[in-house]
Order: sequence, then structure tokens, then C-alpha cells
Amino acid sequence: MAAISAQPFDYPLPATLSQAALVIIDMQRDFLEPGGFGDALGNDVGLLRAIVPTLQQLLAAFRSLELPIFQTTESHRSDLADCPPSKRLRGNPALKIGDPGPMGRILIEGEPGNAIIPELAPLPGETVITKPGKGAFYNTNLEFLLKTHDITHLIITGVTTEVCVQTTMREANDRGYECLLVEDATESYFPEFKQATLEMVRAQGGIVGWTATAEQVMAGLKQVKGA
Ligand code: TIU
Repeated sequence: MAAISAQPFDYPLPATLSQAALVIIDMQRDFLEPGGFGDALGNDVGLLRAIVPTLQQLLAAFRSLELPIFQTTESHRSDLADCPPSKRLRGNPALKIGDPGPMGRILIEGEPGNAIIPELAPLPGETVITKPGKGAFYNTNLEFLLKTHDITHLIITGVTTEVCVQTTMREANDRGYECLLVEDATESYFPEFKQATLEMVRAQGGIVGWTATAEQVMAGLKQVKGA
């Protein structure tokens, strides 16, 4: 059986490779550019750009193999009806969700700052899940779409490692998905939190799942497709 060389042990690929999807979490301007939500929370947003070239390679590999790709954005309705006051008000940031900023209203669907960065822009027909929470399963149709397409394996990437990425991976793991977190295709505003997340997901025999580098993922896929 084909497998990705991974930690804590090899990650077996599904018999039908199209049962494995690439999941890219929240690579949107709101988290990567000054004036967005990440900046409003007091973070150094420049740190997240390091993974863009690696994500471009993974995206190209999944596209060329015609494997499923799901991107997400953390987004709220313009009337904020799906934004709990606890989320909007906690920490009393200078710019709150829904407030006007230099890239439009902070974290609001359809605003310039809420768009996925141009380097990773989805192609027509690729699925983008807008999610009101940190996890991609909470109040979205992601699980329905995965089931409809018989997807069982998730290769998870994006930002930030210990917030939306880890929450999504835990939600997926509890639902029975085989999850692999790509070490050099996820990033955090806090390098030590990223490292801790990688270690905690693969601890205890893969309690949440696996980790591997993008190169290991692409090498594993090529075994199957001979690409
Ligand atoms: N603040 C932070 O690290 N992350 C988020 O608020 N959302 C995501 O991780 N996407």
C-alpha cells in the first residue's frame, strides 16, 4: 500500500487517491497583511508569508493530479448575525470584527481583506468554505461535501497552526478522518505554538494524526500516480 513517510509512522494513502483532499485553512489577507484581523489582534503578520511558496507547490501538485482541494476563510456575515459578541468584544481590540479597516470591514465575507491571497487564489470550480468559527466543520457544509465525495483522508495546511488549523484537525479526527498536518505548509504568529502543535498532534501514537513535510507528501502521491 502506498504511504507518505510521516511522523509518528507512515501515513497510508487510500486505495483510491481521490479520497485524499488538500485542505488549506484561512490563507486570506485578513491574516497575512497589515490592517487585517491578525494585525488588529496585535500580531506580526509578516511571519505567515514563509509558507506561501510551499503551499503553491502543494496546490500545483493536487491540481495536476486532479485531487480534491478545499480552501477555507474565516468570515462573518455583513450584519454580524453569525458573530458571537464574545468573539467580537474579547480583548477590546482597536479594530473589531465588522469595523472598517484599510482592506475593508474586518473579517467580513466579500471584503477585500477577506479574500484568499492572490498567490493561492482558488480556480473556478475549486471549493471555498466560509466558516464563522475557528474549526472548518462548525456551522459549515464541509462534512457533507466530504461525505458526498467519499473523502476519507485530509492533508491539512494553512494558518494559524494552533488556532484554526489545529481546531479543524481535531474536529476532523473526531469524525473519523485520517489527518496529516504538513509541517512546512502551516504557520503561526508564535513559532513555539506551531512546534508544540506539531508535537501534540503526533504524540501518543498519532492521537490527532500525522505530520510530514510537503516534500514527503508530494513524494508519497507520486508513488501512486507515478507522476
Ligand atoms: N488569531 C489566530 O491566530 N488565528 C485566528 O484567529 N484564526 C485562524 O487561525 N485562522
